[in-house]
Amino acid sequence: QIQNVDGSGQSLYSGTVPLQLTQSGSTYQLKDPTRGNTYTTDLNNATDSLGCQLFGFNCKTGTLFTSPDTSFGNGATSSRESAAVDAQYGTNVTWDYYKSTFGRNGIFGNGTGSYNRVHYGKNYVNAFWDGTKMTYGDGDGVNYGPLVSLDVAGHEMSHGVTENTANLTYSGESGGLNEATSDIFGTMVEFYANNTNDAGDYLIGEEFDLKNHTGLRRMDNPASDGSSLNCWTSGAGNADVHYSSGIGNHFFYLLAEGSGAKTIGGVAHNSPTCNGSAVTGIGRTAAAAIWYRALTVYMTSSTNYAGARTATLNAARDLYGAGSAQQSTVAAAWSAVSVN
Ligand code: ASN
Ligand code: ZN
Ligand code: CA
Repeated sequence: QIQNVDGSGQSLYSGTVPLQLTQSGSTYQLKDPTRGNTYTTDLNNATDSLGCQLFGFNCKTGTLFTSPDTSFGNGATSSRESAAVDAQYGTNVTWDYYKSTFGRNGIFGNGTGSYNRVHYGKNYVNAFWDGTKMTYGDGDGVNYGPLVSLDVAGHEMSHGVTENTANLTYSGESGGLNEATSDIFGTMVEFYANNTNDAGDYLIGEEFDLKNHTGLRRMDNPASDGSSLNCWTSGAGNADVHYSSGIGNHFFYLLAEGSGAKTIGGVAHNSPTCNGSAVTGIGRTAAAAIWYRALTVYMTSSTNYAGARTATLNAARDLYGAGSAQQSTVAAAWSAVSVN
């Protein structure tokens, strides 16, 4: 007998969170019938074979998390279930963000869910979307904890949204735009959750950054990490996509929040412009709506930064009108990151 049961979980980074479970006899499965049956499994520190890594062949599915009661995890890594709670919650919030904000029915847009695998490998400091499912490492336990934070969950699953829409090629400038899209919507997912334990900010991965709490990247001033680009240059397409994404991240931050100093989610943010201009932000909701429409209507697999400028100007015109403040701020924010 299978039914939808309300449960709860104690996560690593987001406190106690609601979960929707599937009951099977006297056990409860970490499987959500209200969101396309999205579920989470334990890989028990196994890694995939090379055949899976290269061709997606014979990938490990892991063991579905189950419990004799409706509560999962204890909020610490001492319970294998805790990271699973974060992963499941991350898919829930990402699902709800896309549904309620854009009417998008899941990552694939057709109501189909996906699944999460946690505890991948040993000391694995990464997480990835492979086209069908999410996989999370536990981090090295010294510098990084399990990579199951809301912004990274939203980041990875947004790779799936990109794949099923603009399908931006994952190299060169289009690869930077692909990565920026994931940082943008991962961050919007974090804000959407409105979780007191993981307040929204423009840092990526701060929750599992055990030492510095600043994360892997930041959108207000990407170049402050010493590798990411704040401003477009003709060599941008040669940079690693996680660095050329800085241009798109910086654009989005300026568009949403504006230049200058600001405290967001308890974190000091400060965004310099590349041309010395001052930009006044139009807010996160409008900025995200413009990027989503640009991604799903105007961008293609080969869109570069110049093309992204045109795509977002078109999207802003569609949503807010030609000559609107939103559209002119899109132009100003691109110019402020040297995309003219
Ligand atoms: N965490 C990396 C990313 O999403 C892994 C990858 O898929 N390249 O960018
Ligand atoms: Zn990514
Ligand atoms: Ca964050």
